[in-house]
Amino acid sequence: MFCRVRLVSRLPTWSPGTNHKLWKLGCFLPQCPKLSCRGTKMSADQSQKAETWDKCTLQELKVPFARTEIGTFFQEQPRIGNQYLEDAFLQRYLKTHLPFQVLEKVSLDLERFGARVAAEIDSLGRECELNPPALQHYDAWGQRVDHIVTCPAWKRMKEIAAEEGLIAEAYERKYSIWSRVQQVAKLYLYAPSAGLFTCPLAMTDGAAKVIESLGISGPLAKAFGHLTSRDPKKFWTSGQWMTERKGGSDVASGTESVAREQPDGTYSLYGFKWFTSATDSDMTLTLARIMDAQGRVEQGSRGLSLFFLEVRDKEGKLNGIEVQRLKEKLGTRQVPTAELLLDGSKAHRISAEGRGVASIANMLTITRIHNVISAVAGMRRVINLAREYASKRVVFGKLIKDHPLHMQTMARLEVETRGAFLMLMEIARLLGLEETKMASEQDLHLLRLLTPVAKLYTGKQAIAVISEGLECFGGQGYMEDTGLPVALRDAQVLTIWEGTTNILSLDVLRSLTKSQGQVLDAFCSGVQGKLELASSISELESSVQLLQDALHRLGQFTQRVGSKGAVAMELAARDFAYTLARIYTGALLLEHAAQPDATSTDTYTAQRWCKQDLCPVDSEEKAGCYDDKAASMDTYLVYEGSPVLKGKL
Ligand code: UCC
Repeated sequence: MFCRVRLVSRLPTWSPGTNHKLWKLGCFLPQCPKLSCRGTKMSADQSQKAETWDKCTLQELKVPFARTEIGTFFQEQPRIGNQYLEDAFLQRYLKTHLPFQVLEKVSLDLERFGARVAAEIDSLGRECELNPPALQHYDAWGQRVDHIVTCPAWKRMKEIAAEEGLIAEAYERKYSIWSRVQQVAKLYLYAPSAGLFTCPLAMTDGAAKVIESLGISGPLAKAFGHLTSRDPKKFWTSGQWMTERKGGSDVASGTESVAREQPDGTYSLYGFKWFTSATDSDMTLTLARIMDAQGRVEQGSRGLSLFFLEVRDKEGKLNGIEVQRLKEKLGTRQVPTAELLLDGSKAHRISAEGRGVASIANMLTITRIHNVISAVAGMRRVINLAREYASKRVVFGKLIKDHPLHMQTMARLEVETRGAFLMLMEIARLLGLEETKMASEQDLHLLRLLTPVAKLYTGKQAIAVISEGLECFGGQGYMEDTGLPVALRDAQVLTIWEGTTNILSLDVLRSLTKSQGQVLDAFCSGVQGKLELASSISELESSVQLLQDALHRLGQFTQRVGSKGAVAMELAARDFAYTLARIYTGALLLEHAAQPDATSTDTYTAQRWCKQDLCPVDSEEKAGCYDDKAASMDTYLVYEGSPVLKGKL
């Protein structure tokens, strides 16, 4: 045992000021027993005396961190409050758009639900993150069971989803055209606390939408009843099994699964599904190629049909399905995502033969909208937590919120988030119109165009905003046990599943081609309509002008590029989609800022938004980014020095 001289001799530097002076004067030493010299052995008696001395000295000096004291400063942690009551922008949006009687009911429900999210759902979501699903292949007696074990919190989430009518709301249509806005607002409060239960709900909503659009009959009637039930005992979730080993983007050539018709009119499916989310769901929609009596199938998109199947039978036995393994993912670990072998799974064909992709497109529309919900909600949550934190955390002598640079950073995030929020609500509004048959042709075109635009743009925004949001917490934003990093991990999937940014940019072009440009006409008239009110408000005038210029440049670009051919348009696809997102969001922000009860922050947000490059597709084209030369230079740039293509370019 060594004496503590070394420790004590450091004390003055820890404890400056009065104590330091006292130490120099030796004021404490006479009261304490004498020490033996450094490094020499002590008897038990000496050792005890040294310890007593040490204790006494440390206490009198009030030495921080000594003797297992872990210090007295503890940063107050940010907590989530009622996210509805804290969201003035959401409340203003609802007040502006909903008829008074609907608003009264909806806001009461959202306030109640906001409290439930904070008090109950948020901690369940955290439990889902901490207790990810596991796969049990065999039971104790060697039987293959392929049981996906999920935690109690995940199961409770399913009950809550039913109780709250998170899917039912959209199909009961209690609030007519506003039912989707109400459902989306509720999911927006729920998503960041839901422990990714949003994933099965997105697919459940998508499946209900497909069934409704195909006609609710036969085995689908039973399924629809379950998917839209408010009874936790009856409520089903659905999967969406599209991705196979060859990939999830080029579904038309990537799908190897086949379907053999049975004498009773059902089908047996055989295939390998490579990425099936929420594999604990009760049913699924999936694609396969129908095999004729000679074993032939038609390749390409025209060979694909859409099937419905129940995942388990009444005894809980899997329906000709083997769960090969659960996926190891960067985020979304709360969701059981699996590789599945279909070996004679009994299924019902629910689309016309060869209309699989077109029929599942309805599901993709809904899941892509859910993706937007998660993106916007994730941004909102990180900002709300960061602003809470900034009002509690002191650095360099003041609260972080009193540092202008920090507030500027957060204000930029806020502008992005408010813009994305209005885009989300606009899509929900259009969907509500479509589902109640109140949509004009322009509304339908806008819904088709804006869905991929919003999905791709908000996905990217979410990653950037959430990443910056974590930085607002300094090192704590990087610590797992704060529960903050999961938000960033989970955000990364938003640009990948349900169509990557480039695939969706091409989908934007598909909507243009398919409608022979009508979606773009609807876009331009939609923007002009939203600018009408704002044009007469002097504070908004210059922003309206910026937006009009951008719209004009977009029009000129589409005329120019038309003569350049398909490659130029493909190269421009992403910037084109970004342009649509920035212009339309700007118009929404201006429309919002022009309302009678808009605040100065609404004006400020719209002005800030319109100061960015609103027409990147024009700027990039003028910079030569879509020329033939640019295309080959891009390849040279990427592959320079690569052994893969050395000497071949
Ligand atoms: O499965 C996955 C994970 C599940 C997890 C879900 C959780 C979600 C949670 C979100 C919130 C937290 S990921 C798998 C993701 N895969 C995709 O999203 C597919 C990505 N690929 C595409 O979107 C492609 O563009 C394809 C598959 C649609 C391309 O297929 P085709 O067959 O080559 O395309 P075609 O020939 O252009 O289109 C076939 C038909 C056409 O209709 P018709 O025949 O009448 O002309 C198209 O107009 O489908 C129609 N169509 C659409 N209709 C294609 N896309 C759309 C669309 N977006 N909307 C309407």
